[in-house]
Amino acid sequence: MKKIIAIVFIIIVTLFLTLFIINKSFALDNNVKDIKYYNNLAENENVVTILLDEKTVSRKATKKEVMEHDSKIQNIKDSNKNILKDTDLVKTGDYITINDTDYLVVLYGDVNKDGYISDIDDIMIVKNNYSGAREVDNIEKLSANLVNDDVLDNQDIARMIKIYLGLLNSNLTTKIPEGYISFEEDNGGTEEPGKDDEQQGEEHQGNTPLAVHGKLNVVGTNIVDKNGAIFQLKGVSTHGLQWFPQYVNQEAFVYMRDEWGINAVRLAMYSDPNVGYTTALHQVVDNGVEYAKNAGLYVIIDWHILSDGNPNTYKDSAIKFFKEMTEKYKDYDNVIYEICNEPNGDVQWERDIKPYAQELIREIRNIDNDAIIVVGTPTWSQDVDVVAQSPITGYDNIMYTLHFYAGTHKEYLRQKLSTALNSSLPIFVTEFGISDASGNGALDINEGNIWIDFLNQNNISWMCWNLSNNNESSALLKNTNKVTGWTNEELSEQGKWLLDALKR
Ligand code: IDC
Repeated sequence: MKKIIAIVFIIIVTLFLTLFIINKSFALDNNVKDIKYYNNLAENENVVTILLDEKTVSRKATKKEVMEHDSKIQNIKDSNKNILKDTDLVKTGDYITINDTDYLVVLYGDVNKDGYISDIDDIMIVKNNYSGAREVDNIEKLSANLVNDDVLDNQDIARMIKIYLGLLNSNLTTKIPEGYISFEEDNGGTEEPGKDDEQQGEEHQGNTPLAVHGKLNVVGTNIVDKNGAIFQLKGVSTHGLQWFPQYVNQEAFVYMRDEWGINAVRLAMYSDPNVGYTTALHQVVDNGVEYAKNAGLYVIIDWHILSDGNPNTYKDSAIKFFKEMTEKYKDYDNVIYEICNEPNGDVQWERDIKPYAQELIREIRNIDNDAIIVVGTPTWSQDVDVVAQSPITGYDNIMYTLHFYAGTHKEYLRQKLSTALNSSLPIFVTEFGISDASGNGALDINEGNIWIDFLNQNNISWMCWNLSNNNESSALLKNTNKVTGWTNEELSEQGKWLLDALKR
């Protein structure tokens, strides 16, 4: 009997111990083993390799798991540069953003089982053994299925060779892990990255416009930054998101920040369903806001009244739209709401626009109590002098829109602007061009320069219309379908002028 009790006891203890150990190993073991980054590994391709443990290798790791492994990762996107959800699996062909740079994800396995993942021997085995297309197994899916179509074929091999060319040419002959770059804390900050990420008043990393200037406020006629210093936003507006959504992408935003010197983008959401407004487009705005935040840029969410002249025409959808946006972005420091692009037609300030604006501002302030709100003005946002006689009261951080097209609008419109400024009305030029008012026709560069000097002297923020390759002179791009990384030859005349204007 004693014997039996002893045996049962030992079995129970062993069972508990085993369970404890298994549990422990699950708890301690991060399924993402290692993440390494390589600059220009193949023809200018930045590559990141992710080493997964054996259990995870057959299912891949989720975005959340990868991000948890390296807190310096800013975001993870799919091959179309759409941001992944936390539960999405990270695949070869996705991108990891770190230090504001996108790294192409390449997941390899340890094909020759020597303990090194993705080394040159693994690649050679794949290359020598498999020619022609065939289905891949789970491990190979991660090892070699580089174009991510579940078939291992010459395309994959070509990609592999291409990626490895960089290594071979640079005499890094054996294991990948010798050539990687490590991202040390390089922003002098001692705080833990990723901490307080969704909190209000968050600290933004790096030296982006958003990190340096933070939350903006309106004081007098000026925008001031988190330190109270006068600050001017300068950037570009998209064309209608229903027509040119492709320019809302992470690389373009980072590129324009670094190469052009913009600090803000404007997302033009046409409000009239007859010209393309649908709620499905909200996703493009959401992407744009995230890309802007990742790039440390300010972003204007523009409810683009135009053919629908009176903002009250679609007031209900405007309220729904801004409720949704403010719920999402109330804690973002970089979001600005523009509630009616250009009221026009038989529309008056006192009778139509002001009541609309008061209602929209009330709705927005119920949720977001301090973001800057920009209000459109009569006659395609020109009559700021009229508004100056009867501005909206009772709220902080309200600005008013002035738009000009230098080919059409000249000194008389600057006079209206002066009148408004003299009455202390804060003005934001959320859209302008140097073409005529149609967005096309000859440019007036001289008048455009006069305008920019005038705006800069008065610290008035400005955003240029429009980031697209549309066949019109106000489009900034020409003869190219590229959605980022444009050369000087791929800029239109207004595009080239804008790059100069941004430097002044
Ligand atoms: C123009 C676009 C043009 C488009 C048209 C109608 O450049 O391609 O066909 O809208 O959707 C504005 C408007 C802005 C106009 C622009 C030029 O805010 O939407 O874009 N403009 O006409 N106000 C004054 C000029």
